[in-house]
Order: sequence, then C-alpha cells, then structure tokens
Amino acid sequence: MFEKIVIANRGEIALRIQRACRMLGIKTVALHSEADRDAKYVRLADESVCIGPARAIDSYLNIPAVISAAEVTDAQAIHPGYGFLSENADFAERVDKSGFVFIGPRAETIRLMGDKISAIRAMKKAGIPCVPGSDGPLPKNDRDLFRIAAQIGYPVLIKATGGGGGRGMRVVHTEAALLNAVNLTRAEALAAFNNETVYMEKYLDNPRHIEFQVLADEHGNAIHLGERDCSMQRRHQKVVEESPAPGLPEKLRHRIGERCADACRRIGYRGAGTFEFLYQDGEFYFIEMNTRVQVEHPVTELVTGIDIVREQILIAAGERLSYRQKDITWRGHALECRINAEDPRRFTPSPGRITYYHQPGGPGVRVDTHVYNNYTVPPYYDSMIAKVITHAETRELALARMRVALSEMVVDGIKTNIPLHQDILNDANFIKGGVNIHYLERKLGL
Ligand code: MV4
Repeated sequence: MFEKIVIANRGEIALRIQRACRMLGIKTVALHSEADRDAKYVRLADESVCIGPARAIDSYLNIPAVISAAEVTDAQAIHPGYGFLSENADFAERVDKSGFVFIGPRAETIRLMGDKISAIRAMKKAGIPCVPGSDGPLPKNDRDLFRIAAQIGYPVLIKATGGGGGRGMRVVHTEAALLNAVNLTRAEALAAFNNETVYMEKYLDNPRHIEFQVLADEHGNAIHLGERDCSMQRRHQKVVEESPAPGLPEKLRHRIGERCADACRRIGYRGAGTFEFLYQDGEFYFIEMNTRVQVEHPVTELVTGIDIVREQILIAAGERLSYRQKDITWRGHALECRINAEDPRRFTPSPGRITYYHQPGGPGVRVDTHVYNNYTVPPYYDSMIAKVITHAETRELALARMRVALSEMVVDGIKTNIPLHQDILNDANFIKGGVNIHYLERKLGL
C-alpha cells in the first residue's frame, strides 16, 4: 500500500481524498496555490506544497510543478480529483513515466475516452447502446454529408470529437442549415480544441441524463454501482443529482449496469468511471465516458454504502476489488444539492468572506465541504462551496430531509444558490420525479 499520496486538487474534493487516505493510514500532501495557502484542509494535511500563483493555469494545471511536488515529498501516488488535470492523458502519462502511480485509468484509456469519436466506437464495439449517428468523422464532401444526415433523420446534432460536457455542439433542424452548421462547428472546434473533427448524431429532444458508476481493477474484475439522474442542470452545470433515477425499471438498471461493467472488462478499464447516457422513451444512448471520480459520487456512496475514493486508491495500489457484483445492494434514495457561491437569480459568482457558517446535520444528512466560519471563497475557481447530500428509505423522505437540511444551513457574507434549491425542492414536477435536461432552464425562463 502507498505510504504517501499527493492530492493534486483543492476544495471539498481535496478534503474528501484526504479523509480516504487517513482511513487507509496513508499520509497526505496537499498541493495548493497562493490563493489557497491558509485553507483549513491544507493545514490538516500531513504536508503541503505551494505549487504556484492563484490562477489555475499557473498552479493546479501546472504539470511540472505537480510532479516536482511528488518528488520532493517522496510520495508514491497522485490523486487528481475531478476537473483540473484529472482527465489529462498527457499528465497521467508523465506521472507514470516519472515513477509515480496515477490514481485513475491508464493514460491510453483517458486518451481513448477524451476523443469522443474513439470513445463511442470503443463502446459500441463493447456492446453499449449508442445514439444513431455518423459512426466517425463527418466527410468534407457535401454530398456524403447530406446523405448521412438524411439517413439519420433531422434534427441532427453536430458535435466536436474534442469537445464534451456540452462544449462544441450545434443542433440542425433542416437540410438547408446543415452545411453552415457543420462549418461553424468545425471552426469553433479548431479554435477551442485544436481539432476540427466533428461527428453527427440524431438529436434527442427531451432526454434525461442518467449515468452509471463503475469500478474496475487491473485484474479484470469490474462492477457497477447503479445510476445517478443528473437531469436537473443549467448550462451544463449540474444542480441536483439523485440515485436511483426516479421511475427507472429495476431490470433496465441491471441490464445497462451489467453492460457497463462488461465494457470495462473488454477495454481493460481501471479505476472508477462513469458512463454517461441520454435516456428517452425507455431507451439508453451512450454519449460520453468520464474517467475520473465525479462531484456527485456521494449519492452512489450513500445508496450502496461503498467508499468510492477508498476503492480508487486500493485499485491504484494494485489490489483486487473488495466487492463482487452480487455483494452490491442498493438501499433507499439519495439526493445531492450543489451549493454554489453565486447569485441565485443571475448566476453570477459571489466570492468573498463567509462571515458566519452553520451546516446542517441529523440522520441521513452528509455535507461535503471545505468551508468554515471566516473562510474566504477565492474568485479564481469553480463557485461550488459545499454539497449537501441526504439519504432515506424513500425519495419522499430524502426530499424532506433535504428541505430541513437546507433550512438549517447558514452561509452569511456571500450569496449562494440555496434559494434556487429550495425552489426546486418545492417544484411539483421535480417532486413527481423524472424531469428532463431542459426542465430547469425552461422553469427559469431562459
Ligand atoms: C446530446 C443531446 C441530445 N441528443 N446528444 C450535452 C453535454 C454532452 N455530454 C452531450 N450533451 C448532449 N448530447 C444527442 N444526440 C443533448 C445534450 C445535452 C445535455 C446532455 C446531458 C446533460 C445536459 C444537457 C444539456 C443540453 C444538451
């Protein structure tokens, strides 16, 4: 087992990883920017290294600085968390070549999934249902392009292979609009991802976003931990996540989950991962795979009882999975509200000093956060400051626990999106369950 792990991240996930390390008797090295120097989670780590100025590009994204920090502290492994370098295949490769263990999949796997066309091809081959589409890059030839779109049927969606997470996409409703849309998406993709390759899919107009959590070890074992419904989102930022997905037939959950675990075995996946699907009219369509631990992993932890970050570390250390599929049971329902330092109506960031902080508690309430009284939220990073996660035997009770939890929560001195969450928690359609990805934006009148 590792003696010491470098945590190449900040905020709540840095603290979450630190706790998992401590549970395993592993020492931690907190890496931080100049802006995060005084954060409590940095002080709580066994060691800390300042890796650069506030701007992420100069610190949390600085590959040589991160690797040097691992060298000077004599650590054996690096946990990238989510965001930042977590899905950077070049980083994973350099960690490996420098003699450290990257806590995540092999660099080639990250590269395979980072290119959306190669990810879809690999998954289709491994038996995962995908969206009807071009099955590869769009041709430069107009005639072939029209033929492919006609075959798929309008509306179609043009996506950049270097994109993902909602970047570099364009809906096309008619043949007349096709060429222009393809050219525009190509130009944007070239500018944003330095790769002008685009592909085409049938546009699904009212899907839900449901993703499956998997764990796989390097000995060929893979299991799934069920799904999360992340449909409540605004501009590709998830707002509320839950598990299980409301109304999803049990048989379908197991069928798709098994497919995901099987795909992991076939491609030699290692670590924690997430298969993202669109779910519409009772069918699942794979869109992307995430090769990192996700923000919303706690809802899965609460319904399965499995510590996903601990498993990531054990897998990286070369151990076999601690669980077989038959050991996995799902209990009750969990919800997560992402608490952001932002204006609840205008969604503009609201950094600054938290003059008073009080967090909720009680049965079935978990709060993952790095903030405390007098903590100053820096303006340089993502605005998420806490995750409130509730768990209960039923969805109704988990919702009730969330309403009580948010009513107890106090974050003074800055604006937060807690009022937005309270609005959502009282929304009749959300209470019913199963709203689609457009619901929140339409509710907000965007
Ligand atoms: C789609 C789609 C409809 N049809 N693909 C956006 C993020 C990226 N991961 C894929 N996305 C979408 N792909 C087809 N064929 C609609 C979206 C989409 C979306 C997906 C998940 C969560 C939120 C979303 C918001 C807008 C569009």
